[in-house]
Amino acid sequence: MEIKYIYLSKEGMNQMKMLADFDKEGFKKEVITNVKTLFRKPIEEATPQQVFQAVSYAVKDDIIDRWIATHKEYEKKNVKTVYYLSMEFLMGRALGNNLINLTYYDAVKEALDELGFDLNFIEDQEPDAALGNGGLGRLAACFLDSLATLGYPAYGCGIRYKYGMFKQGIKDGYQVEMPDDWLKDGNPFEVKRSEYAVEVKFGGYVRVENKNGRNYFIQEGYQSVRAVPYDLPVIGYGNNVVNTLRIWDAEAIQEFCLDSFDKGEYEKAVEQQNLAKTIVEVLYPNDNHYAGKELRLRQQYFFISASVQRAILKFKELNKDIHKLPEKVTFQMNDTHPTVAVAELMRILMDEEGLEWDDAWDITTRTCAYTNHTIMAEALEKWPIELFSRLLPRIYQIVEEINRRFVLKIQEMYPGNQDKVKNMAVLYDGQVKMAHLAIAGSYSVNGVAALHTKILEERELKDFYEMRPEQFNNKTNGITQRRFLLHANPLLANWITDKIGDEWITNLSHLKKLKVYVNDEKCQHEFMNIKYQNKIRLAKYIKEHNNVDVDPRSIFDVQVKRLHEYKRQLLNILHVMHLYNRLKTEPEFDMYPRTFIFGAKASAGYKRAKLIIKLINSVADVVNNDASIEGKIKVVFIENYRVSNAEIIFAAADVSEQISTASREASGTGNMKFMLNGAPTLGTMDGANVEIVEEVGIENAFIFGLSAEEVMKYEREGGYNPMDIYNNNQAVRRVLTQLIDGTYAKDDPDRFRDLYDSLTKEDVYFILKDFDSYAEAQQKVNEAYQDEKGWAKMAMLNTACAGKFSSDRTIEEYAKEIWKLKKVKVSLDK
Ligand code: Z57
Repeated sequence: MEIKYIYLSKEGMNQMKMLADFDKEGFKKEVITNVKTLFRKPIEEATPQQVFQAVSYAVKDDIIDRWIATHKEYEKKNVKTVYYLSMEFLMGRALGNNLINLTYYDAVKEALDELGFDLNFIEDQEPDAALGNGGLGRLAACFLDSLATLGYPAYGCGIRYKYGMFKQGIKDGYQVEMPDDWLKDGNPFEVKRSEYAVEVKFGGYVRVENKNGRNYFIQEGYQSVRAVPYDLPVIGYGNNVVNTLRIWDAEAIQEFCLDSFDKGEYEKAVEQQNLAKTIVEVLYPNDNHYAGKELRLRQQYFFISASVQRAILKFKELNKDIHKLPEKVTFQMNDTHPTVAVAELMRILMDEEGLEWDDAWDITTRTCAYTNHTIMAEALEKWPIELFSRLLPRIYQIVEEINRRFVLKIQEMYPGNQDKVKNMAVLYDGQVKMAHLAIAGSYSVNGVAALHTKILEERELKDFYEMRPEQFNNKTNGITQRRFLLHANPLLANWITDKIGDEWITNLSHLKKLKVYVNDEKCQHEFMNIKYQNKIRLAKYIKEHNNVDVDPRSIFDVQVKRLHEYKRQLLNILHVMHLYNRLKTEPEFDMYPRTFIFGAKASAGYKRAKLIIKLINSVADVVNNDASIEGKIKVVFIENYRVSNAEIIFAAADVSEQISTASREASGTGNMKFMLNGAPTLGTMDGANVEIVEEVGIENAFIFGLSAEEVMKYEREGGYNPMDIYNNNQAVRRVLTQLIDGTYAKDDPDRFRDLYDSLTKEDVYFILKDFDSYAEAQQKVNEAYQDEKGWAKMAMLNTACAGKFSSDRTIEEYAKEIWKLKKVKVSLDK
C-alpha cells in the first residue's frame, strides 16, 4: 500500500468574505482583559480552560449584539414563532460552532495563533453540552442550527440538567458510567434570566368553586418549584440571526429560612429545596426506551408548564386576543415526552384566560403538533393513571375530559366498534397513553423518514390515520452541514469550496455540482487523500484515548450510535468473529486490512447491551493480539462516543454501518453524516437508508437483509425459527459456539450465554436470518475498496448526492407545511 500525497488547500478558505468586519486587534485585547478580570491573571499564566473561558466571553460579546437585534426585529414584526419542545438537546460544543456560524472561525484562529494558542486545543477544553441521548436529541440541535440559519423565529425549550449524558469509561472491557459535571467551570455562553421565572405546581388536590354560574378549578395543597430559564444563543450562519435555546433550572420557591423556629415551616422549606434540586438533577440515559419513573414525569411537566406559561405571557405582550394564538405560536412536540403540553395549554386557556372548553380546544389543536420518532413498543410512554393523577391532579382532570370527548368522537365514527376505542383511547387499561393524547391534541402528526411515516400510516397508527389522514405527513430528518462538514472536516470543506464555491454551506443541494469531478483522476486522488488525512487524525485520537495502534491505510469500517439490540452491533461483531475464523482456518482466504470501529453508550440498566460492549472488547483483545493474522483485522471500541469525537470519526470513515433490523430505525441521522463525508452505506433498507439509496443509487451502497415488509410479515406469523439457520449454517454455528466455549471468555465461558440464548431461542432482531446476506455485502465492500478509482468515485458520489439530507431542507418543509413561519432579516447597524 503506497502512501498517498497530502492535499493542502491554499485557496478556497471558507469564510473569507466576512473577515472585513472582524476587529482582530480588538478581539485579542478583549481576550487578555477577560483573563485578567475573570481569573486575576496575565494571559501567560492562564490555564487552557481559562483561555477557553476568556475567548468564549469575547465571542459572546459579538453574539449579544446580534441576539438583541434579532429579538428587536421579531417584536417589531410580531412574527409567528415555533417553540420546539424537547426533553433533549444534544448540542455538543459551542465555541467552534459559534465561530463557524459567525463566520469568524479563521480570523479567530489567526488571532489566537498570534497570542500563542491553538484554536483546536482551546476548543478541546470545552465540555460537550450532552443534554440528550442520541438521534432524537441531536436532531433537535441540528434543527435549531437550521432555524437560525434560515432566519425563522424559534425557541428551543428544554431542561438545564445538572448532569447530562453520563461519561463512559471502559474498565476491563466493561462499560462504567461516570457523572457528567458539565457545568463545573461555568458555561460562558449562557445567560440566566431570573426575571422570566415562573411557578410550577405538583400534587395536592383540585377544589371546584362556583362563581356567577361558572366553575373555577383551584389547585390546593400542592408543592411548587420556581422554574428559572437560562438562555443559550443559537447563531445563524452569516446572517446576524441569533435564536434562543431556553433551558429551565429549578429553584425552591421560598428561600431557606434559617431563623424560622417553626418546625413545620422548616421541614417544608427543606422539602421544597430537595424537590427543586432533584427535578433537574440528571438526564435519563434511555434511548428508545420508556422507564416509567415518577421523576421523569415531573421533569416533563416541569419544563412544559414553564415553557407554555412563558410563551403565553410573551404572546400577550404583543397580542390582545388569545384566540389569535395559533396565528403566532406553534408548539412542536419532539416525541411524546412533551405531550403534557396539550393539557397544560388547555389549563392555561381555561383556568387562567377564562375560556370555555370548546374555544380552548379549538385553539390548542391548532397550536400543537407532534413528531413521532419510533415504532419500538418499549419506547411508548404509558403512565399509570394512579401516578399521573396524583402528581398532576388538574392536568389529569383535563386529560379525562379530552379522553371522554375523543372516545365519543370515535364511537360516532365507528358505532359499536369497541376495538377502535380500545386502540385509540387516551385512557385505557389504567394508563394515560401519551401518543394518543398527542395525536388527539395536534393538527399535525409527522414521521421522520418516508418508510417510517408509511409504517405509521399503514400499521402503527393506522386507526388514527384512517380517522384523519390529512393530519399525517412525513418530514425526512436531516443534519446540519455547518457542524458535520464545515467544522468537522475542514479539509474536505475547503476542497469542496475550491471546486464549486461556498454556497453549499447554506444550500447543500449545490453539492451535486461535484458530480462532474467523480471520474477525474486528479480529483479522486485529492478526495481520497483528504480521507487519508482524516484517518490519520482519527488514528491519533484512538492512540491517545484508547492506546490502540490502527493503520490509516486499512479500511475504516465504522458503527457509532447508541447500543441497542435493534441496531444490531451484535451482527457486526459476530461477523468480525466469522472473518477471524476464516483467516485462521482457510489458507486461501485473504482480505484487505480492515479496522472495525465501534462507539456506543448502553443505557445504564440495559444488561444485554452492556454485555455486547464486553463482547466487542473481548473480541478486540483476542483479534488485535493475534500476530498470525498479520493485522488484517483490528477492532476498536472508542470510549465515550459523543458529539465532539463524532465530528472526528465521521470525517475519517470509509464504510458506514447502518444495519438495523428493517422497520425498526425510524430514520437514523448518523447515516447522513457518513454519507456527507464520503462514506458509502453498508445497510439494510430501513429508515432514511432507503432515501440515501434513492439519492446515490443502489450501486453506490451495500444493501443487504430482509426488507421491512418481510420482517413485519414474519412478525405477524409469530417470528421465524433461528434453529433452522443454526442447523444448516456452519459459519453461524461456529461463531455461536464460540460465544459459549470460552474463546472470548477464558475466565468465564458462560459470560456470553445470554447472547447465545437470545440468538438461538427467538432472535427477535433477525440477526441470524440476515447473517449470510450481511457477510456477502461485506465481501463486496472488501472487493470494491481494492478498486481504487471505483471506490473514490463511489465515495465522492456519496458526498455529491447528500444534498437532500441537510436539516435546512427538513426545516424548510416544517416551516412551510406545518408551522407556516415567515423568514426574518436582521441587520446590524453599528
Ligand atoms: C431516539 O433517539 C429516537 C427515537 C426515540 O423515540 C427516542 Br425516545 C430516542 C431516534 C430514532 O431511533 C432514530 O431513528 C431517529 O433518526 C432519531 O430519533 C431522530 O428522529
